[in-house]
Amino acid sequence: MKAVRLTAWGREPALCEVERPVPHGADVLVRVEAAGLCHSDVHVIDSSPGALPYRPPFTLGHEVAGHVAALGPHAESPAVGERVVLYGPWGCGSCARCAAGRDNYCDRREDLGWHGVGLGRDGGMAEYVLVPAGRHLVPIGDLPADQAAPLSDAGLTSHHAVAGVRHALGDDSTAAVIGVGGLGHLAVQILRATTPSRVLAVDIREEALALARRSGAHAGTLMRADTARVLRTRTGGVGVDAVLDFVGNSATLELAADILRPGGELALVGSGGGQMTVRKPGFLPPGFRLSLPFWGTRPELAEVIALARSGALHVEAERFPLSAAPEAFDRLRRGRVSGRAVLIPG
Ligand code: FEH
Ligand code: ZN
Ligand code: ZN
Repeated sequence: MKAVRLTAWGREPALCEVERPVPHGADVLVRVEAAGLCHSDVHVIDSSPGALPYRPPFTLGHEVAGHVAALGPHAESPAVGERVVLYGPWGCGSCARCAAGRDNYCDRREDLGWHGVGLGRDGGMAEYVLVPAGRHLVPIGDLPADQAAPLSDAGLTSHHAVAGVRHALGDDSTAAVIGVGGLGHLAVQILRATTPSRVLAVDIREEALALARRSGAHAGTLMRADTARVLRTRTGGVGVDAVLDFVGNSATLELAADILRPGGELALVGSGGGQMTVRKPGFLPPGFRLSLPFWGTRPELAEVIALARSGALHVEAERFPLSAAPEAFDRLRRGRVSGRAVLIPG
């Protein structure tokens, strides 16, 4: 079968011909219908040897949807033919976190040598992917695969981040979404679908602000020297109740600190490597709370799929054939993907 693989550190991903996996024990073989691209894939590809606990070669792709093709003899899984999305952050499977479907916070994460499907384990940028347990599969009904796949990472990560700040987003509240790309445009929709808050979007690109408005943002503002003043004005001067930062550089963290209301929440999602000073006494608002959410839980993935099937979420997806993976990665690197790039195996 065809697979987009990281063959060695320091090499660009290659389209390879590999054996189609055979399910044993509790494994489930899934025929891939769509696999999304993520900035984390670029981070993995660009990593130096030893920076990550992964051991190439492995197939990339941690945002995967398809249908069950075959079951191992002990698989407890949706039936062959059922259309599914993969819950991607595979943990150890036996700690209390994994038992609760919170593999994203597995207690043994540092010992595994992987972070999930396509992240040190063979992933879904391929015609087939082997899933070690049926519990990692969520049925998607007739949801198109290029919608479902991005929901398993971009959608789930956004949903998990919103869940962590939702308590601050009651009536007459305001949420700011910084960075409206693959995750941010879904976060805007999730905020509109699950909270009463006013949603303000911030980005450096006009086309991203247009995407934010299409996604339901009440207003969009370009990242400029006066953005904090503009956003504060939009809240009547009190500031925003929550910031979801999908960029995470020093400028966006500074903006977050400047616009947050007393008791405000900052969810730092983007891996921009930015820094902020947390000190008392200091300049952060009293009651400031910071979270660094990672991916999401399996129950939350089922919630995201239910939201999408209800019509509340729409992924702006740009489709590429599997063989065009190098072009898709190049477009992602250059910031030339609106929404989410999705590979479609032949
Ligand atoms: C995966 C692995 C490591 C860091 C971040 C990620 C995210 O893309 C998962 O949502
Ligand atoms: Zn990702
Ligand atoms: Zn675990």
